[in-house]
Amino acid sequence: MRTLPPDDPTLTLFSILREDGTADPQQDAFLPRETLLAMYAQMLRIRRIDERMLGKQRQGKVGFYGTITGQEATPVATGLSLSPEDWVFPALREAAVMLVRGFPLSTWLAQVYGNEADILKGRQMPSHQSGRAVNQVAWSSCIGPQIPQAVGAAMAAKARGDRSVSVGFMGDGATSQPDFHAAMTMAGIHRPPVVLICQNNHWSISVPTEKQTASATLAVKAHAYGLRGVRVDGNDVLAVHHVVKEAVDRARDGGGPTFIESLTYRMGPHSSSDDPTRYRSQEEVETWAKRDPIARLERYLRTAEILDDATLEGLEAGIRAELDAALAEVEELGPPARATVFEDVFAALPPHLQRQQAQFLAMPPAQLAHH
Ligand SMILES: Cc1ncc(C[n+]2csc(CCOP(=O)(O)OP(=O)(O)O)c2C)c(N)n1
Repeated sequence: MRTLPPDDPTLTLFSILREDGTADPQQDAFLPRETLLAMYAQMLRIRRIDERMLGKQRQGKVGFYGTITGQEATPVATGLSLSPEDWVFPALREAAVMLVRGFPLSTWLAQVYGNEADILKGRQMPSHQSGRAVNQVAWSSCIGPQIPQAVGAAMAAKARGDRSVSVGFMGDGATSQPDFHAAMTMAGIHRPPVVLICQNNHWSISVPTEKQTASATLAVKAHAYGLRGVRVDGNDVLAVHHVVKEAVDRARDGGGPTFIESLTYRMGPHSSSDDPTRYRSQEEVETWAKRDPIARLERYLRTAEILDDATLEGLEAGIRAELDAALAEVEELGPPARATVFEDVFAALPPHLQRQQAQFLAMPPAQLAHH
């Protein structure tokens, strides 16, 4: 058996931001001020959207919501590393990559309400956004299928000879699924332009990562499949950006796939249906709260005199105004039109469905409520 050196990048944890608010000068990419501020603003924006939407779920205005609190760094760093032609195959915590890539917030929120502005016509579970405009497919409620889909899309790009890269996400729990094995195997053999990113947030609902695998890390699994592997501090947005951008650029230039483990922590519940106090300690949550990716970047930006109280207030006000306006727009809307129930399956409706459609459209609203 080959023994890996202890400094193998699948066993260490790549980071740039240090506890004291400075950046490691050996690793710092010295990104422009605007990029750093954009990273901060996007993470803060997602945090505020999640807080507001979990509140809406608690008020009974939406049926379900999945927050990503504590995990904002990876979707933001990824969104900022991609080109418009690239594809995203998300898992549970990456729907916000769409927002970072410019998808309109009100349309994104309409999916949570399943209303007439929802491009999925109310047919998906809330928080399963997708958008052709930004090449992002919806996440599947089944854990794992998006991983081979990302590899397949990248194989297609390679066969067509275009320059797009596919990014496939997963949680730590998904690494125990057969789809993970299939995807990693195909990525190793065919070497398509794909980047597979595992957000290891320590929990798969109530199953801790140490019950998920006996491997030293998740990143180390890359070696067994013949892939490049990197383990990065997922609460350090500068480090994630560095690692993801390098992997995306490499894949685009024909350098093959990378498997990235981004080590982070889900600070909130698994979803609006979960009570995490049933399976994890408050002490653990508090330890990770100290490593909050937003607070961490904020310390750095303040030390570097890029952010001050006035800039922060301006950002908060801008986010609040954007969210208020988007929610006001979305909450006005009604359900998808009745006729849409029959759309998108048949090019021409067969006669028996035409009859059902006519009956359905003729029903008065009171009668509909019982169906
Ligand atoms: C095939 C399958 N098995 C079980 C479930 C139930 N389930 C939903 S989310 C989840 C945990 C996912 O954990 P992980 O992949 O670590 O992602 P995280 O939620 O931590 O982001 C499970 C088991 C499912 N949706 N699909």
